[in-house]
Amino acid sequence: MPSLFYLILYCCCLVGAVTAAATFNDAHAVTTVPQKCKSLRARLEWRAMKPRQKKDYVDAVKCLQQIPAANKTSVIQTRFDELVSSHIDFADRVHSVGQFLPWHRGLLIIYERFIRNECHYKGPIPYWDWSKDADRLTHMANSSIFDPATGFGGDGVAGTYSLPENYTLVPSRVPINPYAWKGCVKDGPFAAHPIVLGPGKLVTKHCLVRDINDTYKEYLTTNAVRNATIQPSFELFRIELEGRPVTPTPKMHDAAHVLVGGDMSNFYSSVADPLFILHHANLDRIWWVWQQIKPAKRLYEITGRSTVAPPYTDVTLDFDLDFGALAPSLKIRQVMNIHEAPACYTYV
Ligand SMILES: *[C@@H]1O[C@H](CO)[C@@H](O)[C@H](O)[C@H]1NC(C)=O
Ligand SMILES: *[C@@H]1O[C@H](CO)[C@@H](O)[C@H](O)[C@H]1NC(C)=O
Ligand SMILES: *[C@@H]1O[C@H](CO)[C@@H](O)[C@H](O)[C@H]1NC(C)=O
Ligand SMILES: *[C@@H]1O[C@H](CO)[C@@H](O)[C@H](O)[C@H]1NC(C)=O
Ligand SMILES: [Cu+2]
Repeated sequence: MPSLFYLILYCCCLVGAVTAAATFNDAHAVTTVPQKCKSLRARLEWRAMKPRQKKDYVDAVKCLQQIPAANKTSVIQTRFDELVSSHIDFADRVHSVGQFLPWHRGLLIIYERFIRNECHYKGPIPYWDWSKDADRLTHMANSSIFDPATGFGGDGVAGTYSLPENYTLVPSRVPINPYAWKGCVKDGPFAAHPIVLGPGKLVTKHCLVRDINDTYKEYLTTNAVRNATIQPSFELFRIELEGRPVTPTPKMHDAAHVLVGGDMSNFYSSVADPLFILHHANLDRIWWVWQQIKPAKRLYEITGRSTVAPPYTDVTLDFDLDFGALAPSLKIRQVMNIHEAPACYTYV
């Protein structure tokens, strides 16, 4: 059976005009001219991965949770903590604005670079197509994504976690939702791993918390995905996908965050739940689906506010995606086409 890891699509393009193709390992090959890829790595739906691939992926996440931070502080100890911390720092700037999708695409590119270069992961980046679960009549908690053996562990156990008493006192623009913290995840591969950042901007050592809530299923169905992909402009598409606080009802982005609940439900510290990556890979995939409907118009279509509050301008392809100390910044232009470096992946 042929391996799905790599789709060698561009091998021939190396001959000829493209002499300086940026490869994935050139972590600092930051150029503003899109670069051809040697090959495209396939991203797979979690359930399409073989048992061995699932195990390798979970091991790679655990590796990131072990290896030391590049820039250790008294709180931030591991590479994984650095990813969580970067999202906490940038959350207020990168949601509800034009850079929402490009910034998260960039964060996943950086994440992929970490697990490949530092944890020697060779398999596919998985996504979680929650519409497969939301279209069914079963409880979301029954999804195999939450399976303790073949997934990411299940729901929180009621009564095993309480928010810190001062949780309302740490100022943040988006408050912690106190109704989404049922309890600690007690099974699966991440049950024993303590989280050091969050909830929100708090710094508290705690278990991985979830509170799976079927109320949000209706916003994650195939119909919900279609409502986004039929939008005629990038701005309308982004709003239909991202949801609250811009829209009055939840949409796919915020719905899956709050459906999982706990750490995943928090606007700042959600990266602490390993499902964050699989959720955002799925949103990124849906953006790619939308782009591919009319590639000539949409591959480089970018609009939207530069900042949440006025005075704002419109973002352009030259807008800088800033990741702080985590990684060099990227121009929006560099992440628009996932078939060009530094992305070099495709969705299967
Ligand atoms: C889901 O899982 C629960 C507990 O494991 C079980 O009782 C229930 O029958 C399952 N099925 C549905 C339809 O949710
Ligand atoms: C699910 O979320 C809804 C909406 O926030 C809330 O009213 C409800 O109490 C939650 N259900 C559970 C079981 O937590
Ligand atoms: C899709 O859009 C229609 C029309 O705006 C709306 O009535 C419906 O509730 C939406 N469905 C979902 C699942 O978002
Ligand atoms: C390390 O982190 C500190 C605090 O966030 C920051 O000021 C500094 O620039 C970082 N140093 C490097 C080399 O990234
Ligand atoms: Cu985010």
